[in-house]
Amino acid sequence: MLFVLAMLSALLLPVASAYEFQAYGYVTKVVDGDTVWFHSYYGYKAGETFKVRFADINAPEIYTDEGKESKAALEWLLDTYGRYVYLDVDDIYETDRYGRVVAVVYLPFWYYGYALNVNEWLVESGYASIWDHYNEFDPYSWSLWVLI
Ligand SMILES: [Ca+2]
Ligand SMILES: [Ca+2]
Repeated sequence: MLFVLAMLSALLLPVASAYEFQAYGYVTKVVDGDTVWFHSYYGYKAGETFKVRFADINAPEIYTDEGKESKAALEWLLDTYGRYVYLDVDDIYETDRYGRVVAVVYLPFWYYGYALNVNEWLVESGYASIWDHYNEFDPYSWSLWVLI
């Protein structure tokens, strides 16, 4: 239901700001509510598998109940709507200090011609909060949906 409402609002609101699809690939494993393993098929690091840290958001630690809920929600989203996603990689730092690729993750809904900003979805669904680091992205400018 939440999803349907979000879809409708996307059709009524202007589609936002700057985003770019720099890699297309497959989420091989969800680590927690803001980190996944990703295998890139096209674009950035094509052929490689690497860890992705969702940019500018923070999910509760995995040892807490809230952290387990966040991970389960992200797994649910990807298991339900597909694990093939696009990445918009941070052009300024590329990785964080743990070597994880910092990115906004977009889940395409081909039929509708839109992709879901998964970072923003986690925030709007209450599974993560905004944690705005210095990088390419401004999480306050995100919209839930972007045109593919
Ligand atoms: Ca970028
Ligand atoms: Ca930022």
